Amino acid sequence: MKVHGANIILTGASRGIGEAAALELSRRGANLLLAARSRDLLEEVAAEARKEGVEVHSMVVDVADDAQVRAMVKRAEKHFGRVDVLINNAGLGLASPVSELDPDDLAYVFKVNVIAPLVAIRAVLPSMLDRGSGHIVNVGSVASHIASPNLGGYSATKFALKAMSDSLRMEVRDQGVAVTLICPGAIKTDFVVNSRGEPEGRLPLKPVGAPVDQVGRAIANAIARRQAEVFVPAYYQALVGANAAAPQVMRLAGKELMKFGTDLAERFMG
Ligand code: NJP
Repeated sequence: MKVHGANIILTGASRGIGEAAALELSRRGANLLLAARSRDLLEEVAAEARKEGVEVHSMVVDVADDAQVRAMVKRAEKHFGRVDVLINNAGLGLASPVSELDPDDLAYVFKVNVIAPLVAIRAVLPSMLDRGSGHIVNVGSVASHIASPNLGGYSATKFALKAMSDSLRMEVRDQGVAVTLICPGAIKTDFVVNSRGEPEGRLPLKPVGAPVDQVGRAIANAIARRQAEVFVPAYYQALVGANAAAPQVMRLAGKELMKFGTDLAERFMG
């Protein structure tokens, strides 16, 4: 789908990957409804995006509340007349060994990372199917493919989002609606400090990883190219392939590999 002139709902737009996507999409001429809970941050992103001369609305939405998610879709339809693209980006991490995983924390992270995208998809999909065009973008993770120590709960939510994306893609394939799963690896945002559980001592608190604008560009490209799945940076695809071919390596040395990866990221990408 052409990004220029597309009407897009983007959740989690107040900072991090969502902010980068908002700026990239506005540069490419998309109209945006930006959603998140932090009103001031959201308004700053919206003001920046408006400088590109596109139509930008911001809306305070807590995606953990189904009614607010449905109201977000209604508002976008009212402003734009139709929604071409839904980007489910809002999400959070959960850092805990499974032996200490709090079921309430896991339920909350499932609500934000999996149920909220589902509620939004069900709200936009009927009119996309009626028109025979539309695009759903879900922001998953490399953790949609590989589970690792201390991230079992988080991975469970992102595996679920991948499964839902894969099924939906097959279901709507012949009806003009595309489905993308974006799979970021470590990206330099405040994602870890915003995680539930106890990230301290388990994950690097200082933002490390690839620059966030890489993900913004990847999201815009995925819409333009109707890509099914995109890894950011692209080399994570090789890691996922290697893990699928030889899962015993992660089983035997997962802890050590995670520590090695974290040390590398802190040293070279911090
Ligand atoms: O994280 P962060 P990222 N209702 O914490 C919003 C995935 N990912 O940008 O409400 C509404 O800087 C929050 O807004 P606010 C990750 O799983 C990342 O890195 O104002 N919005 C903010 O805009 C997630 O799906 C990495 O607090 C809610 C945004 O979500 C996506 O990338 C690696 C909300 C979070 O911004 C963006 O994460 C990976 C709610 N209840 C996957 N809760 C990475 N950074 O390394 C949160 O594999 N938000």
